[in-house]
Amino acid sequence: MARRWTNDLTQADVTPRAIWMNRRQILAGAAGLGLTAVPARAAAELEPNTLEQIRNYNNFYEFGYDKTDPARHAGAMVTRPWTIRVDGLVERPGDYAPEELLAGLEVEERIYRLRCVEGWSMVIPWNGVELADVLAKVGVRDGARFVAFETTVQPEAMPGVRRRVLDFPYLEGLRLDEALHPLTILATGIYGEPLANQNGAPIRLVVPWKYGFKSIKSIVRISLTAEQPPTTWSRTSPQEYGFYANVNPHVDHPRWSQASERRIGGGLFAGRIPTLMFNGYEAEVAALYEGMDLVENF
Ligand SMILES: Nc1nc2c(c(=O)[nH]1)N[C@H]1C(S)=C(S)[C@@H](COP(=O)(O)O)O[C@H]1N2
Ligand SMILES: [Mo]
Repeated sequence: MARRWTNDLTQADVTPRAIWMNRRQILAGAAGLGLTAVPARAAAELEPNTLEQIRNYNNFYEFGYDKTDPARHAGAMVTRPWTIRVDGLVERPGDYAPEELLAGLEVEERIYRLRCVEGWSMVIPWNGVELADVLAKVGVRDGARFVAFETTVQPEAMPGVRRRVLDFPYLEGLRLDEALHPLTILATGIYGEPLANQNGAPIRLVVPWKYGFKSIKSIVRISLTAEQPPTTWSRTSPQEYGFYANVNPHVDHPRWSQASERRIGGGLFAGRIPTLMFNGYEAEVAALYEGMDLVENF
């Protein structure tokens, strides 16, 4: 059994090593720029956003482009009963209820940064299980190298689907080793409450070191594949959105810098804060990309 990752971002946190290391890097960088007041940044970034903020500023294009569209419309999405088709290179393919996939697994709290490719961010206290444990239940077969995910399509409830603002269903994918990484979770709640529909009820992916668009919501299909699966954003605009989409302050979006971000409800740091390599999870995930060109594989 893989070593369990322990949460580095609890409210009562006492600056564990990974954060301390990041802070030293930030301090070193800031000193060069002659900035002050940086030590407080690490404390500010650990403060989770409120449920109010998390439920009212969303990206869920099925419901429209505007950040307030999901909260306005997602209540109409039907989330019960819910079936997740598990297929492809698995030992036990089938149509599963979320409860079946979660049975026997302990739902943990994971307080993660969420960094949208658009340049805003939040800190969200998710409740969920490691995707690796769910994949172990269904049994990954030899030859599987990727995991593909698909979101529900409910045109009656989804104005963005009716207007075809993107090519739906929304599709995402991970390399198998990314999917099996202990930071990768399937979330079912936030702050101990079931996910609001606009946050991806009843079950969504959370991959904290990647741009938010990889964290696909309201999942109805999980497929194990040999080939790299198509993903919605890289299909829509391949020059702007790659398959990997790792948070990287050194690789800019063609139309804007990714070096900093606006923390929603930023308080003391209402201005922009520096974006961290792999969104602050470098110590945990950098090894996955050893020897890879992160500019080419953006
Ligand atoms: N199905 C689906 N999943 C999605 C999206 C979407 O439009 N449709 N938006 C993504 C983007 S761009 C981000 S930043 C996050 C936002 O998650 P949140 O609204 O729960 O904070 O969801 C991601 N998952
Ligand atoms: Mo995003």
